[in-house]
Amino acid sequence: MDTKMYNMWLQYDSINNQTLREQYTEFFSKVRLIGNSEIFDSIKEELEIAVDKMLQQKVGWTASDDAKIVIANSSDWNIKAVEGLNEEGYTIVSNGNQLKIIGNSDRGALYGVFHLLRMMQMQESITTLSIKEQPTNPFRMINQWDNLDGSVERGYSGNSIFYENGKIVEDKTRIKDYARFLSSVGINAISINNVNVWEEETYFITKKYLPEIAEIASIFRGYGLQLYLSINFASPIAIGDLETADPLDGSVKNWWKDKVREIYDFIPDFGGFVVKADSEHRPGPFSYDRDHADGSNMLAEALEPFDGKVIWRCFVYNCLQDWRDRSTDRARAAYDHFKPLDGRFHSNVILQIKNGPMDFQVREPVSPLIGAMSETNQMMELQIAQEYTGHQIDLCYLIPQWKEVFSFDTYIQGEGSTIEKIVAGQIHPYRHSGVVAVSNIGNDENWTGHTLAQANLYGFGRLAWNPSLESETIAKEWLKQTFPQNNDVEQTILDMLMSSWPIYENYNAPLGVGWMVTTHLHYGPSIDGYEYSRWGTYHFADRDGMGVDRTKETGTGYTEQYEEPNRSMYNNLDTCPDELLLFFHHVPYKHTLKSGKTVIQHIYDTHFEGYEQVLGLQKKWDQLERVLDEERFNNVKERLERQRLNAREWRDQINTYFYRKSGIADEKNRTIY
Ligand code: GCW
Repeated sequence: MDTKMYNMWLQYDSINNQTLREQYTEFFSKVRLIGNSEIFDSIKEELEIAVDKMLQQKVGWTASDDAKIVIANSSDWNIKAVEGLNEEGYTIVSNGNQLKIIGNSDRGALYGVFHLLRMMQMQESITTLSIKEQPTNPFRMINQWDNLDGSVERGYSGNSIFYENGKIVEDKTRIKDYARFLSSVGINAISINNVNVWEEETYFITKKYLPEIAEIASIFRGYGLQLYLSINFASPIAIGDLETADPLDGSVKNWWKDKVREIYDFIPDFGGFVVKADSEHRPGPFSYDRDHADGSNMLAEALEPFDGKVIWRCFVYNCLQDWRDRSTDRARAAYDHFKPLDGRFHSNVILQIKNGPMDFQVREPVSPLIGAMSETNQMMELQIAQEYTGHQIDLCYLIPQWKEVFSFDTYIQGEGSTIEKIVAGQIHPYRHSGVVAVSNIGNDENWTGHTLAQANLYGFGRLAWNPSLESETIAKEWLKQTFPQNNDVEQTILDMLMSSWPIYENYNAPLGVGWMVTTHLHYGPSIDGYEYSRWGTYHFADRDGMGVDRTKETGTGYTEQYEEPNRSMYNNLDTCPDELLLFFHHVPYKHTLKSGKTVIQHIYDTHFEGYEQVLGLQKKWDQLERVLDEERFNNVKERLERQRLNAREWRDQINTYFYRKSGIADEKNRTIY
């Protein structure tokens, strides 16, 4: 496939600007690669694709000293590592006659090449450059939630590109293209199977699947990504012949040691395991009265000799809660389980913590566990897949949400202890840390279902590389590469992207309370869908008011998990920010927000407004009909119409529900059913 949809941000559109064309043509007439590896092969191939498409020319490869472009790994060129840059860093220096890309590793060189190609796609001059770049986060990882039957848990873009009908796909072209996309934005690790490891996938770590998984690993290796597998904690029972998976049992330890050795025979640079244990019915150490340090350390010991890692998820909570029980608070769970274990984890264990304490809602506070463990490696988990943010039917550019998370100040070590610094390992001396996200891709021709959802995948990579990039900057970069050479298109889509998360929030569950979604599916409203369920996700609306009391005095005490001044800020009704009010407090419908509106009027206003705003998005998009290719235009048009219907349903159900509960009329007398 070679359509605009398929190529995402690697369009490599033909360069029309004559001056730039001549400039680029000159540079690419003599290119020298100093390096010899799978990654250098990828560099060569990528340049050939890009130069052919952008300039309709062949790269002039040379081995001579007068090359116009030189691409090298500093160690191969016998020059000192580029000073002040980490192993993945690179420099691009150009004086008009010669342009040099020097990486501190092959991977660094590859990132430098993608940087240059980005500049060319954005039509920037490359004659005078002095660029020094390195990633802020050591780990920049993607989790696939793909199953062997070809389905993708929470996937909204078709089926898996990795598996179909119970087999690993034979044609691996898409996997390779995916590797190119990921590496072009600096992703350096990937786990390729669902964290819910079902029966057959448990065998991924056996000879039955390892040869083919090794093939996939080598595709990713060529693009600088290390391959990880999600494992079933009960493997020694499920696929071994042991009767226990007790992490302190000697035979279990040995079983894993042998298993790990076998994996490394197939994949010498295997990354390690991702583990979902004691979470939503997955097996784990609790079955044996062991804790999560015991469980993860046992695997860590097996992986250690090979420099492998255990990425251990903290999404551990009681999913069999009785809704009558007001003392259990799901938001507290991760902190309550893990914080007491600080200091007990091996140095190759990394805890993977979701950005919020609940589950990827449109609005949540930041998880108080992030940064709360000074002696335990941590990374933050985001969800690019739009499970609760519109299933890639509704437009929701997530970068602004993630930016808020990154810039949140935890005060864990005084002012300035932001999430950005914590996960980059700048607050506590973590050995390993970074960011990981659940992917949003599938085998749809445009990869992401909604073509504009490509921006979230792109943006995740760019933000993981450099969390201080602005949302707008990222969107513009993505637009210039994805829809090249049209300023009107750029401005229109930029406006749409930047307004999309607030719009989605407007018609969704109000003021941080979350949920209210159709159960299991998680698209569309069902206000009481989870209210009397076992999942621990309640809004407690009655005729007087709504919200979850998580205060110290009268609620669950969740606010105590934050450092001051956040603790008091959230605990105190007067200082709690409006957008999170109902996450932390139960208030009457006539409670006045900082905005001056009552809660009930805010609900009515935002829901009417949200719907109107979707109509606005449709209008904007329609203006692009004549300037865009038909495929992408129609794809988004169709999605926007479905978004409109969804927003309408949310608007009317939420407004009607709360009108009926409260009996309070809308000040503006609009139609409520
Ligand atoms: O939000 C829940 C999802 C599950 C998912 C789980 C998790 C992979 O609804 O589908 O399972 O989170 O993160 O483990």
